[in-house]
Amino acid sequence: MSSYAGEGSSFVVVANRLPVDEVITDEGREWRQSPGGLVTALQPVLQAEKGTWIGWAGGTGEAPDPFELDGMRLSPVALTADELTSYYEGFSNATLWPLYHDAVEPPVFHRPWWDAYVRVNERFAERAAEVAAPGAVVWVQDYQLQLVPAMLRRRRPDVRIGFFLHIPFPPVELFMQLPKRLELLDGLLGADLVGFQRPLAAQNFLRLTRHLFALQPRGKTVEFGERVVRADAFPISIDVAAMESVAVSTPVQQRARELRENLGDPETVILGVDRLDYTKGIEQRLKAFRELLAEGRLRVPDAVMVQVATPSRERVEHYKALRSNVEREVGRINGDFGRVGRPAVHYLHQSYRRDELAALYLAADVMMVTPLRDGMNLVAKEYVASRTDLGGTLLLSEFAGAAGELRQAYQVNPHDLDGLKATLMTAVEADPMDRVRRMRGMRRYLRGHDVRHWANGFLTALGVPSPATAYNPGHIETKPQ
Ligand code: GDG
Repeated sequence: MSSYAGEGSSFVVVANRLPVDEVITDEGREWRQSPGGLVTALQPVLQAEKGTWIGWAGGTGEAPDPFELDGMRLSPVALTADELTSYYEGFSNATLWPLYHDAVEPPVFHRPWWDAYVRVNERFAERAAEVAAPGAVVWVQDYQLQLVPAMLRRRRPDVRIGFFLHIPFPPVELFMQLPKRLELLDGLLGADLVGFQRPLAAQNFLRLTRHLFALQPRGKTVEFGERVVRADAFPISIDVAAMESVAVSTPVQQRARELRENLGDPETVILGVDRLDYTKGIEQRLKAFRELLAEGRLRVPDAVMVQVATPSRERVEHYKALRSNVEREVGRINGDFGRVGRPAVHYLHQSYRRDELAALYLAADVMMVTPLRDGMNLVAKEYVASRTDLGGTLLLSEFAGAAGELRQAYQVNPHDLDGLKATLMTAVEADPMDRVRRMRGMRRYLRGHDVRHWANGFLTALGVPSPATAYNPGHIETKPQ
């Protein structure tokens, strides 16, 4: 790690979080890269272009000085304790998050949260304007920073701006509920390219430009003032090769066997891995399992469920309520169907290392991914990537972005409890040859569509030729479009 004297970067990533975690060692504070698909995909471009990643480093109060890590320049942005509550937990996670996910929980509108959202977006835009070299490419990420494209363009009309939304973009009728709908749409239209996970989201966005601003979208583009803004789908993916190499390692294979033994060598291990979030359909999944046990179609200890629910947004009200509901349901299932030493549901409200998650994937016969709405869902892709043995079965909600790509999964509507139960039984009882055929098809697709393919697709559409693989420094065209 070293600090850098800030000459401009020709490639800048702006995201709510920096891709690092702070670790306290005997020598003091140290930064380590946090594992994640986004940083894997963008690191080669950042390294080759002396690129900068702008984001919050965690914690409140003064931000650490900019520093370099693994060839990337990192530029921390400060958040106050009040901004964490109002910009992040409030407007981002209690207003936008539920609204963009079909309002599966009612969005909360609270005027002071908006002021903080504007202020923090200004701070990120300001920083991007400072660090971007003339004609740079700036890639803004996700729903926390939707105002940044327009704010940055006002300061720096010379840069090329891309925006990618990781979560769904709602239909016009839902977006119209937002008290600040005009400002948000104006913010996004500051970009040259607005990327979404699915084609339907791009269509929702283009329809909205017609509805709110009386613009006239043509195909995938829309004229806005003097400029043309493009909207398109770029389904995100994972580092498939990295997932495969963790999954084939001897310690992970051994750990997977050990996990099955610890679970009592059941015939069927059903697994869920999610952030503890109300969009993920954890309650629906538990309810389906409980009813199947009650009807005797599944039996403990032949079948067990493991649910990893990683702690998330714990101070937001919706999340507190969800945690109580999930834990009550787990208690009820174990009370009704568990035996001494053999619970029906192993519920783990903890974070795990990546290799432990991989071992869980390998130990699972049926992976249940049942979100009510999800931009993509990387867990589904990680499960498929880890099954180099062609074992295992994926049950996947049709409301996850991943359903548009993993066509051979057992697809379900998680709102339809009877359908969910029937599909779970089909997955549990599936013919081994059919399982292998499905898994092989999904693996073949995924290998050609990893996270580098995603980053390449987006940056190429933004006018950056062949950036993330076979990367050729010095070939970024820096002219604005
Ligand atoms: C948003 C969108 C979109 C989970 N628990 C642990 C852990 N994880 C990892 C998983 C996976 C990631 O977190 C979760 O990604 P998802 O895609 O499933 O969901 P969101 O967090 O909601 O992500 C989503 C995504 O952005 C990317 O665009 O797909 O739709 O909502 O990678 O493995 N990782 C570790 N320990 C855990 O306990 N190490």
